[in-house]
Amino acid sequence: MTPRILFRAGRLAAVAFLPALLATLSAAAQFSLDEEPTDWKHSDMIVHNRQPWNMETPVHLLDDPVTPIEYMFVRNNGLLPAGLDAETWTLTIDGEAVPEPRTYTLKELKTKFKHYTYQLVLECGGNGRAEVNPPTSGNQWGFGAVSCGAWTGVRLKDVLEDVGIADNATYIGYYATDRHLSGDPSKIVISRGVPMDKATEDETLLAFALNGEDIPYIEGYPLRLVVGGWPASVSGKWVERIAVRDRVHDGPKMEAPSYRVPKYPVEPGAQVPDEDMVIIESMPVKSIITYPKTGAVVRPGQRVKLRGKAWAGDLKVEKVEVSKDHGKTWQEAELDAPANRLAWQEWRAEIEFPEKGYYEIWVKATDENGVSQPMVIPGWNPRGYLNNATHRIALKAE
Ligand SMILES: Nc1nc2c(c(=O)[nH]1)N[C@H]1C(S)=C(S)[C@@H](COP(=O)(O)O)O[C@H]1N2
Ligand SMILES: [Mo]
Repeated sequence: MTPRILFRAGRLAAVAFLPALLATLSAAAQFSLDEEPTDWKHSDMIVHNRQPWNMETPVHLLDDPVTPIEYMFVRNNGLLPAGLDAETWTLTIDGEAVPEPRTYTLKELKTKFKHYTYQLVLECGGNGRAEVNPPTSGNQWGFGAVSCGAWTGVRLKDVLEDVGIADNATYIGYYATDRHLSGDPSKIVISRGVPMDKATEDETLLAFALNGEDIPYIEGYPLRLVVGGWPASVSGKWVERIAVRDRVHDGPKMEAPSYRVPKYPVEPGAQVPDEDMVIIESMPVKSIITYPKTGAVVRPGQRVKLRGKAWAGDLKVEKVEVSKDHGKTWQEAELDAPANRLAWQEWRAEIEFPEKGYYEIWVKATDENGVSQPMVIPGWNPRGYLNNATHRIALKAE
């Protein structure tokens, strides 16, 4: 059995009675089950931080059509909430544009509104930051701060309709129960949101399940706002309140420079005034090679099957191309339709390496507007967001 590292919420008691599993856990004890209760993640996850938890997925583990929970990256800005109880959980809808605030129990949400399941790409705005030069502060993510899980929940728009929203509604903002790193209970870790158009899309969910099970503790149990295609920071975990605002939401981490980029191109390393930083909306077109794993050895003349994923924020990916000669020539890959809007798309190709030697494979996707990925890092920005430069792997034919 593959060693796994962390406990899944609610299964603690059951796990304690399985000696074999416990033995596996202690073998993989390089990550302790210490300061916080957490969920199972695969031991091959790259741990950037423990307090707060930040874990990245090695790209070759993003090979499944729907990302398994054990391979989902984790990005926390604060400490996990203390004590989460689905039985007593409530969600309050309030804000300037809500004439009569309402509170629903989780049970009411589940019984009153229709359920939908969508596969949604959640990509951290800082995915790719590790390549940015000069370096910028924040988690040094490679390519693996992205997932595409199957989220089940109720549509936020159905709930807002039930509550009754005023005409001045502009933006929604989430509030959650995670704890600030400072330990100060009055401090909010993060409270972000999206404009009403995005908030009321069919795919914007108040989700209670992920890949057919209760959402794991670390991914937002028992209720999470899930908004595909935008920086994943808008998908609030452990959500207990949604404010419908009459202005652009101004919660912690909405302000510059968080999740913002300059509104004009700047030279690498530039200082940009806060007022010139704009909120990131749809994520840019991107693709990854999930098979083979970088470092693979093939035989000269062998036809090598390649595959991976491509996504483009709110848009569809129209074309994926691969190159084995550092971008001199490109070969078009076969590209699947997304399972639903805002899901990533699978692609596959076959490439031959007639001569023995060292090769790189590059992948490049183009969105439905004809916009494609740069070979090198795109516009530098102070926080190192939105790096969608091509993913490359190395192969040897020998
Ligand atoms: N309540 C809360 N929600 C949150 C965060 C957080 O720190 N607290 N982090 C956000 C960020 S920055 C990202 S990238 C995603 C990560 O989701 P995941 O850990 O399920 O992959 O959650 C978002 N939702
Ligand atoms: Mo993020």
